[in-house]
Amino acid sequence: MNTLQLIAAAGLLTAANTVFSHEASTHGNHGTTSAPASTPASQASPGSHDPHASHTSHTRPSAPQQQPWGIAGQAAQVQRTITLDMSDDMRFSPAHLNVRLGETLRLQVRNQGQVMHEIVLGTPQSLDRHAAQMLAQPGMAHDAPYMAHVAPGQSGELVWQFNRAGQFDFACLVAGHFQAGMRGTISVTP
Ligand SMILES: [Cu+2]
Repeated sequence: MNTLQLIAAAGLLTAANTVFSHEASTHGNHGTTSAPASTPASQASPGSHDPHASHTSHTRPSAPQQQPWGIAGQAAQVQRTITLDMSDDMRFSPAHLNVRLGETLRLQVRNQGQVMHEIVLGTPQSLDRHAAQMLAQPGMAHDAPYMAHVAPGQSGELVWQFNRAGQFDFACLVAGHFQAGMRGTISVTP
């Protein structure tokens, strides 16, 4: 079972809870997010932050979706593992990543703090939007291959292929954390 399937399974378990209020109130304009239940990304709606998500989610619900900042990677393709620490001073360490175009990374995130933290990859714009939603609905459930939620003292990871060049961001979107500056930058260069 690969990471995506695991995430899908986890998504199914949590889907019935809080995600629908989020759907209904903030994604009314994305009526097409009624994606199959096997795509947690659609349920939790992070996919809807990407204007392309709704186009692909119907045809191949379990296929990785290309995002402007890359695509879900396969564990077998990991070329490098980077460990990031998250702390209650609302910082990531390191706060900047240099990635070669096409590289598949395992991002291992350790929560050194006493409260929940998470890492979410995206563009500055997608994260701004997402953070605003999280602030409006702090209990909002969300999950996608480009994020990992990590309980205090725990570690999490995600595998991501950076197949698009550019300047991207990562952030913790727990309400208040993003606003306190809990974000970092990623340079993907050929
Ligand atoms: Cu945080």
